[in-house]
Amino acid sequence: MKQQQQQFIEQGYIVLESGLNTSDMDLLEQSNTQLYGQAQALLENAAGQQYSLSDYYKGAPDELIVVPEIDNPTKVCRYEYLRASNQIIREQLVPKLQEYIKGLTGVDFVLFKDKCNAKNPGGGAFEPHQDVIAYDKFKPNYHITVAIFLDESTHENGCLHFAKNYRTDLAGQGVKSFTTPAGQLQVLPSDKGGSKNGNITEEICQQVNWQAILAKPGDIVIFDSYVPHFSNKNESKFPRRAMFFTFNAKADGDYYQAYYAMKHAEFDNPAFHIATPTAHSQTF
Ligand SMILES: O=C(O)CCC(=O)C(=O)O
Repeated sequence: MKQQQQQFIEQGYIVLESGLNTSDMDLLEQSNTQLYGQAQALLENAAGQQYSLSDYYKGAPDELIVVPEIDNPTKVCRYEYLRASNQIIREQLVPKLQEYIKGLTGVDFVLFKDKCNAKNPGGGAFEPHQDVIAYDKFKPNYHITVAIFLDESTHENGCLHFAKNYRTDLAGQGVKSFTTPAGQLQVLPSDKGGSKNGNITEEICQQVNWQAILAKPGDIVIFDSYVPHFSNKNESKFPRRAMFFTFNAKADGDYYQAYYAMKHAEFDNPAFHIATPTAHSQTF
């Protein structure tokens, strides 16, 4: 654990092979079958009956949030509000992840947001970004995300890439910096508005060494909200599903319901769709 703590503090991310066991993964598969079915049905209803998701969510504040891929209104890109929508995730998974984070940091964390990226064939490229800029409407300025891979993650199907040693490579290039439990961390220059809103600038991306994370089902990656990351399109014939549970320090307060109240009310707000392959990332 000491070595992992050190690596997490220095690098902003760690990879834990088989972080979840087979029975955890079986439960998660069950949960995901229910959630994905719900997500797909929701998109098909909206497309079939021709109503806008933005209008729908204003009147359905307790519903699973589903965002389609930019090129197809019935192709699921991501679904969110998982804890509120699934008992196993709420009662078994989230408490287990909280224990992991406490073991790593020594501090209590609470869930801030959660999502599953379906990354269906032909879709799902996420441009280089820092998650923290998508969360700036809320008080916490430091978050820890646990990514859980439901499928093998490969170069072909669009595995995640993290910026290794970016703090050294990009020292002094931030536009803003914050005091965090991992020291002073920088928000990097990013594009503003239009189709590239929130993407870390090309110039900065070129100075970074990207590490591809090849993962098996059950592997987990724990990363903070400053570490730059991206993933390419899924060029395979099968989905590459991954769930992401993002936490903030309990001492900063509990924002899960407030975050999703805002997201239901402002589904189209580009601030919620930074660097994602969805239509909402393109309007500003
Ligand atoms: O699922 C992926 O490949 C990328 C995830 C990501 O960067 C995000 O959702 O912000």
